[in-house]
Amino acid sequence: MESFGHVIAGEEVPSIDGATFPSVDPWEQAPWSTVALGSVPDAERAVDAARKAFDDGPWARMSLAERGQVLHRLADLILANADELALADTTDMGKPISETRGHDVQRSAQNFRFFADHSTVTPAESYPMPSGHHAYTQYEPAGVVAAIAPWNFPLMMASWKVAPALAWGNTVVLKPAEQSPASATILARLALEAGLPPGVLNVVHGFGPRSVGQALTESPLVDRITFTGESTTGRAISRAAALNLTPVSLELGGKGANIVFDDADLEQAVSWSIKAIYSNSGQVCLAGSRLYVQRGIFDEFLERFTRAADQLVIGDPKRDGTQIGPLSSEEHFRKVSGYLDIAVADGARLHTGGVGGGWTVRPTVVIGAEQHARITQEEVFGPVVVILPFDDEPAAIAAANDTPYGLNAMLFTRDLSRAHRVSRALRVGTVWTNCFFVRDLRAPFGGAKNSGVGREGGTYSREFFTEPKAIVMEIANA
Ligand code: TXE
Repeated sequence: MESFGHVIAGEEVPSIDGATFPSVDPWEQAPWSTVALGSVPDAERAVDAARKAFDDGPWARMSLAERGQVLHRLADLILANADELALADTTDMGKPISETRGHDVQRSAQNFRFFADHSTVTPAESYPMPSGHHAYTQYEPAGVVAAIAPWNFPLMMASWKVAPALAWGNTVVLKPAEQSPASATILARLALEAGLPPGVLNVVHGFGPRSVGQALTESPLVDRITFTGESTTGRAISRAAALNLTPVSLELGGKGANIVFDDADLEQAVSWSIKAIYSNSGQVCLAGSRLYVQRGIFDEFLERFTRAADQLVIGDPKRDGTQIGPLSSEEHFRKVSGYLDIAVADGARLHTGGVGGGWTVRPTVVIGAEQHARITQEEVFGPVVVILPFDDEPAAIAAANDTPYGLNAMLFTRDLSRAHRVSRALRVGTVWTNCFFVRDLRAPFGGAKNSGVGREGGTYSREFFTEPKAIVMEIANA
């Protein structure tokens, strides 16, 4: 069995009390690695290391370009170790290897390259004042960042938090999700190899409540908290952060609406809609899990969509052709399969799909659900889509907005004016028209309503991971 320790102050270490926990491969339904099980003292030790590295070490004082060189070396190492990283995430949480290797690892490397480069070319404001003074903004590193990551994109979400934090000169304590710890330790090993000074990136493993996660969010030595996960957890973290007035960036749950108008290119709409709900077995905050289809094309869309869903290959996620792996854990499998029972009990029908073997759920289509049913309103986080008809544009907008979440939406239409109109009317952080998941890393990323607080990406990440300082000078008599 492989083993993964914490990485604190430049060394891979066991827990202070020696505790460990097994990480379970959800396809084999058996442990595959032993992971250091941290508790509060381990979190404190990691925060102390990050604090010391920030206050006394070279990282915060290096130029943007010098830091950028280290982050580019780390990106090179991520790609050089793509197989190991991809296999770690696939084994930990069951995502098909084609997705972890072909997408997640690549994007993780790109995240480091992007923030390394972006930090060096982003302009800062300068204000020549009519009074003869001059004001400019100096973006200074915020300090110690606690990054709490989810299990659905383990390496990719970790890098989305760690890369901008490091590029802007902070030090980091990363707590990966307990379901997917391995790639975080590997990342920290590679960061040391890339020349990141000891203590700049620390990893501490363990659970959230009354454990490592909570200790990080309550620490007075932490200057920023960035979290991705469930909305309820986001609330707990916000409360903890309020103790020390620590700024938080929260990317929370979603129930993405996907609106297909009757003038859409049907083939394109079906193909993107399939990706939007079944990639990573629907364990995606952005998943298009509510599909609203205009009544005139409903039957044809449903038929084409169902045919495509039924063709997806379910199986061992470590095999190249697999498109649907198991859900991430037994607990999560129970949650998702429980929602299928809830849907049926509330009067809806499973048009296709249902529970598969082991901890798999087959690509599932739910029809006949009510707009206010739990299956339509709550985040299932599995390969389960609710497909509902709508009559006209106002009805589609009203239905799409009728949820506590506001992360993202998609729409398919050939009418440009309508695309703009509907995009503006949707209360979400991102709208995709005739596509899905396409990202420009400079654009804001985050959610409205219960889907989050704040935005990350490009200058939004700079805003969060720095303390912008106003420097005002008298120049009239220069
Ligand atoms: O999430 P949690 P879980 C949704 C999805 C899923 C549900 C539960 O619907 O079924 O959340 O998943 C840490 N203080 N999403 O239980 O609890 C925890 O250790 C500090 C949406 O995995 O939010 C882990 O590292 N930290 C989603 C991380 O928070 C705490 C991604 C996420 O765990 C903590 C994942 C606490 N009090 C799940 N409690 C998305 N938005 O993409 C937990 N943690």
